[in-house]
Amino acid sequence: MKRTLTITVAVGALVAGAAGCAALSNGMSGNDGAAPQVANSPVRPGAPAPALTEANLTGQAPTAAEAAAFVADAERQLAEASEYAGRVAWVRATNITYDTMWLEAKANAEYTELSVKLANEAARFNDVEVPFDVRRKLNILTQGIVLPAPNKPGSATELAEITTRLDSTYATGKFEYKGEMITLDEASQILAASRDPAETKALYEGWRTISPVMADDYTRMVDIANEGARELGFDDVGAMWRSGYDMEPDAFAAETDRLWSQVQPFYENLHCYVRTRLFETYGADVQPDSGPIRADLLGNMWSQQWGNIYDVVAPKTGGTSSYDMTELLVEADYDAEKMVRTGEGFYTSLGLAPLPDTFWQRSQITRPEGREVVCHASAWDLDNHEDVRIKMCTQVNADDFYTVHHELGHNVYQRAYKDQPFLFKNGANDGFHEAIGDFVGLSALTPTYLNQIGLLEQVPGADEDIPFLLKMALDKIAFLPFGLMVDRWRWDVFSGETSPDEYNDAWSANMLKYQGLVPPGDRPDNAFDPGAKYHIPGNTPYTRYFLAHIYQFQFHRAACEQIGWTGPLHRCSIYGNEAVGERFNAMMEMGQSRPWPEAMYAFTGQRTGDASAIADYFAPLNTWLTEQNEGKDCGW
Ligand code: X8Z
Ligand code: ZN
Repeated sequence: MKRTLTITVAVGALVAGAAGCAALSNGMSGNDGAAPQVANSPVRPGAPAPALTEANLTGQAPTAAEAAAFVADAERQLAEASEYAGRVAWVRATNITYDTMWLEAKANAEYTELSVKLANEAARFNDVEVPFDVRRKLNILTQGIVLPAPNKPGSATELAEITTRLDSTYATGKFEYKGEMITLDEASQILAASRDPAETKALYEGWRTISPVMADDYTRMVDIANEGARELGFDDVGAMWRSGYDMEPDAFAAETDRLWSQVQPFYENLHCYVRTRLFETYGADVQPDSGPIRADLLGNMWSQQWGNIYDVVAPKTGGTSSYDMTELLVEADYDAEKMVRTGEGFYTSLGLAPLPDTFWQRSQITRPEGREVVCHASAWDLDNHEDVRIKMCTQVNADDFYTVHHELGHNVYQRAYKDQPFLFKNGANDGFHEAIGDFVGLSALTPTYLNQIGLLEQVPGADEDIPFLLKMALDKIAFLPFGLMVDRWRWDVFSGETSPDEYNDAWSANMLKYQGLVPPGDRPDNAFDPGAKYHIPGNTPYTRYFLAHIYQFQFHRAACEQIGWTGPLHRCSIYGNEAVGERFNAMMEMGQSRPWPEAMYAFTGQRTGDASAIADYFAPLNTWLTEQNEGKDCGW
């Protein structure tokens, strides 16, 4: 069947200079696969065989100077192409029409063709001894394409048309609710506040009616991109994604297992407590006191952060919370721009430069009227230098207060590494990119800071520690298994372990296995629930958020040590501390130029991901939860 770009069917962003969640300047997914701390990163295992070119047909081995020249030329070409593709992607994401979809698909196809060509050519230098920087860049060229197309006519175009269609289908998705067609943001708002299980079920199921239409495209996309990954020497796309962490793909998967095992008991403790409170609120017919939790009762469309149901699960003993973040913002008359200006104020208090005027002129801060846009929040770097922006449909609530700080973190990182060569303009790994704004958010959510900026009249005493920590855990601890399960699903899809007819069941099985959740009712035969989560049709790798939820606490603990903080970690705020800002910026300036453990070391003195910081932060709550759960049969 010939597929055409049509908005009634659907569209997606790809790798080009600005696609994805953090629109990364160099458009590569990130990093090289060199072992850490080696003077000269080795050639990535499984690198493709050298392409037949005139140079190697003559039998002359290429030299280190040729390798350096090749890399410099590749960087020049990619910088130019990524700016073009990035601007086209911006136009499509902020005004979805048949024509902008057509333009984006064309620009992305060309960008993918260029990236794949350069990745293949890089293999010519596999056996050449080259300086560390050059080897690292050659490796980034080969590993950093999010969805590679095979090297044959038409493949890149077909892939780009599919990804543009998938992304646009998600962005324009609406469903009928109480006689009206509603968008995801409208549905999310009702879901966050609703305490009626019939209503939450209708919203949960309603949003998932937008995605069955994506299933065939997704299946085809997996086939094309896997073929592209194999041509580049990887087992499949999942292995390619796992190769971006300065270690072997298998070692990285094991590393995520290790980190998960450090935090899993805490998640189970939270799950157990929340289940009890839901049972008490809704009764056994809605939420039994054992087994999995019903996913639609948790205040979020994907049950990934549960902070919106704090009022339902608030402690009966151990203190009450004296404020609600959304109410504080509404009472103080915040609008979307004020939220962003407040976020900027935190970064400038650390001594970081204010955002350029163009940020304010060119960003999309609220949903525009009269046209279709991608509302899922993202941060962009359009010219690999100074033209940074966010694209959000900001609402005045606690969720978006967090998201604003998150997005600005991406922009701040992009500006910090702007003087790096093109292929190093990226996060130390993609988890770092996601952790910057979240790290700042940990301080920006403290009552002390909210009081300093006039949002909160009085800083609560220690009696509010448990309510505060519970609120934070509902977002940060609840997120961890979700952060893991999305790519566990995708890794199995790309490897062929999960076949297309198993896509939906495998998604539900992962929800149950990692999160201990079940959908509110049977899923229809044609369901494609993964497609109802932005990062699946948007093709944004997701393990980065799991890592970020570990790293941000490592950064926070290190920063609080640097300022000599001796109190509980959750009360520490680095607001206004320029010395911390300077040291943090030094880490960010490194971009992707060194293996990520070196960047981690530069700020924290640690060389690995370590969940002990998250355990330290939440220690009092974990003890409290254990007491609350006494006598309960936890788990599911
Ligand atoms: O997608 C995002 C950001 C953009 S990178 C808004 N986040 C994940 C999500 O929404 O699923 C931030 C937290 C997790
Ligand atoms: Zn992000």
